Amino acid sequence: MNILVVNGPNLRLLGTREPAIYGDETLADIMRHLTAYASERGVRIEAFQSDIEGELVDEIGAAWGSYDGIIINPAAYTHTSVAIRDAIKACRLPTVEVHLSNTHTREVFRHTSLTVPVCIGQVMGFGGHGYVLALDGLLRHLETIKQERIK
Ligand code: CA2
Repeated sequence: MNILVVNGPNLRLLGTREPAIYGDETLADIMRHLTAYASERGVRIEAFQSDIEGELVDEIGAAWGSYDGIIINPAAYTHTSVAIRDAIKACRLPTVEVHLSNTHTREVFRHTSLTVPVCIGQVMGFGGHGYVLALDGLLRHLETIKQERIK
């Protein structure tokens, strides 16, 4: 099982600023914990981060055939990017959206996600642990699909 984890703009700054909102773990810390959790379950994680919308679109677009599912934190593009939404929909891989913070407790412009309607689910407000929760949900979804195909 191969899972692609896509992180959007400025998430590389995690652990250096705004710890009250985003916690004090770096993105590398979060990906290390996720990778360790995944490998105990026989799952391989490939992590990709970019600040550039087109690079995120290209990475999602190339995922079909190499990955079984996607975990994505589109960061600020969550609230603006039709291109990332279209890429998730077009790639046809089950995708879970993650946010470190609970965006509904923050500014109104963060309350809307353009990307979540094309995802199977969303996890928010649990900091870096949200990626582990997203992986659990995604693996359960993939197992359910597999069982339904066997029936
Ligand atoms: O809560 C989340 O995970 C967000 O996706 C984070 C985005 C924000 O635009 C979304 O509304 C919610 C921001 C990521 C930038 O992260 C920073 C980390 C440290 C310092 C500055 C930015």
